[in-house]
Amino acid sequence: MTNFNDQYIRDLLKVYFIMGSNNSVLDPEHVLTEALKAGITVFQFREKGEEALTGSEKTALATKLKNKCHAYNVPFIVNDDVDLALEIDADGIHIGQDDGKAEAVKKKIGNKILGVSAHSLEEVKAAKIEGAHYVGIGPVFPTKTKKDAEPVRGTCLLQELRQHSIKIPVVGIGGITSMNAEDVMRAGADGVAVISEISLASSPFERASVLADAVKRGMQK
Ligand code: TZP
Ligand code: MG
Repeated sequence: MTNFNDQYIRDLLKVYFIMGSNNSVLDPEHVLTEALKAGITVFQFREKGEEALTGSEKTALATKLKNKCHAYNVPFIVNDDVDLALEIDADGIHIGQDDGKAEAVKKKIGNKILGVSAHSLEEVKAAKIEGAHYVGIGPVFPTKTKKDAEPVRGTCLLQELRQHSIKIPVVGIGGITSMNAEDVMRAGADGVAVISEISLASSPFERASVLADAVKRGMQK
């Protein structure tokens, strides 16, 4: 089983865009294309919640968005749905704490990227041991997008991870915008994951470009 180099994963996580068909007002393919043109570094297809597509419609949209990502050499990650990730040969899968053991998912997916959401040092350590390539930490700030989100953490857990020298690539998520992305990076994140900042922007291209600039500033000493 190939393993991914940590630096490769850290580079991927920088500008991490997540979207499902119910996160945008504009056509999702258009939004994604604009975001890709602006330089997002990875995309996650997260089709859940009210009016989410299922079955063949979900597979068709996933395939279309995956092809779009690949045209820009950007990896395509599927949220939760391991069977879909395998069916369309996605580049990776992202799971939460309630989606089964990371170890079992890792065995099933073989040579694909595995991301796990974590909300404490213990969950981060467990994810690392079980073979996650990165962890998503959040919600860093209040978010309207995920109704059942865990309590807001601010940047504390990100800072704690660095203080404990826990070496796993980390992306912050939840309420991140181009106004606070620099702080998230400075707190120790390798990247920022956003939904609404890009998916609901009237110009996804412009917003994703400004976000990418903020991330770059946050990487400077
Ligand atoms: N997990 C924790 S917060 C969140 C997820 C999926 C939603 C992030 O959405 P937004 O719009 O970037 O706050
Ligand atoms: Mg999940």
